[in-house]
Amino acid sequence: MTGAAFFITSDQFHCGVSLLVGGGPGRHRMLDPAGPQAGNIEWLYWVIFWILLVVFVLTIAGFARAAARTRTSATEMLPIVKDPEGDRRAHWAVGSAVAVTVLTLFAILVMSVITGKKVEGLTSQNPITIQVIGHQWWWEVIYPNAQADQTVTTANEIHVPVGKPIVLLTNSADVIHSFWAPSINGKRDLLPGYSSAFWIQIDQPGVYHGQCAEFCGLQHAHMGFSIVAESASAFAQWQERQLKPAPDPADPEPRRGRQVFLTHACLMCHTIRGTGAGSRFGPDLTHLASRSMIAAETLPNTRGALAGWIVDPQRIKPGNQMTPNPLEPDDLEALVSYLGTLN
Ligand code: HEC
Ligand SMILES: [Cu+2]
Repeated sequence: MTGAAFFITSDQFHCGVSLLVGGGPGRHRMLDPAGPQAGNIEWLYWVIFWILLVVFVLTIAGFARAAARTRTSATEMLPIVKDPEGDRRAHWAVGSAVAVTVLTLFAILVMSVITGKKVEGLTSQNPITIQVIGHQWWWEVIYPNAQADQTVTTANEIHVPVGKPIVLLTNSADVIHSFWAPSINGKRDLLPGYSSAFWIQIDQPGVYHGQCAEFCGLQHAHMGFSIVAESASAFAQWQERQLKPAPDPADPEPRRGRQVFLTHACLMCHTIRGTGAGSRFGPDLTHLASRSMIAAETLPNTRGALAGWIVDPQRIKPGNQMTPNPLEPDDLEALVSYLGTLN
């Protein structure tokens, strides 16, 4: 199924998160589609909704009519009557109701299949390809290119150009996750060891929120992502910037911060291109400062939040795969200054 039957009004969710970050995490509504796939799913939702509403009204009307016509009281014994004519009418009524039900369900099945097919594939000769790999509990995002040095790697924030068909190649590094941005498309499971393709297209510029939709362990609820849909030129600029290695910081404080990064455990798990840190266990931090949130939409990307996260990520997101880093305060200050230069 396409996930069409799930309907979320996310106002409460919005409130909670906007309190946290001041802005809100972006559009997150199945009934507010921003592209052809979500549009098709919304169409199916409303078709089924109206059919069910008619069925509901007819059913209640039938009951009400039967109740109104029954003249016996509850205590009275019902007389046994032989009424072949009435039996025939009753058979006919029940038979045709069953036929109408089966036909309606069949029509819904056909429409579901058609919607599924439409959502399945956009035909495009040269779509943009983005690889999305689920991790407990964050999203690795790669824009592959035949030339290794033209490959962009980022986390949790997916940039796409507006109005362009995009193929998401999905996979998982550990357990089953599910990629779901309700304004964009239905859910797609990310299965370990199994790559599959998933089309999206976003026709309205904006920021869209998404969430892991398959329970994947302790921090499943803190596994959000965002999709930033922007003009082709803004996207090209973003991509160009992401391709650059991290610059050498000019000021002494961030220079020292880089030293802190490279002499502590950070480099065992993170990449910052342009430095010696090249591990892909955790998110690529080369352009960390260009992202608006950290830890899969758990915290805003501010100095304070970064410092808190680095010192004790386990208090913020218990069970996550980053180990605590009890740093001296001035080392931490310098490190956070350095991370702030990674835009
Ligand atoms: C044991 C591996 C490991 C070590 C060591 C480690 N990290 Fe991490 N880090 C991770 C993982 C995994 C995540 C993703 C956590 C999540 O969101 O669930 C992460 C997330 C982050 C993030 C948020 C990135 C984003 O875009 O969401 C920052 C910033 C970060 N780490 C900085 C550091 C710094 C600085 C150090 C060294 C002081 C460090 N990490 C040490 C594994 C590690
Ligand atoms: Cu998940």
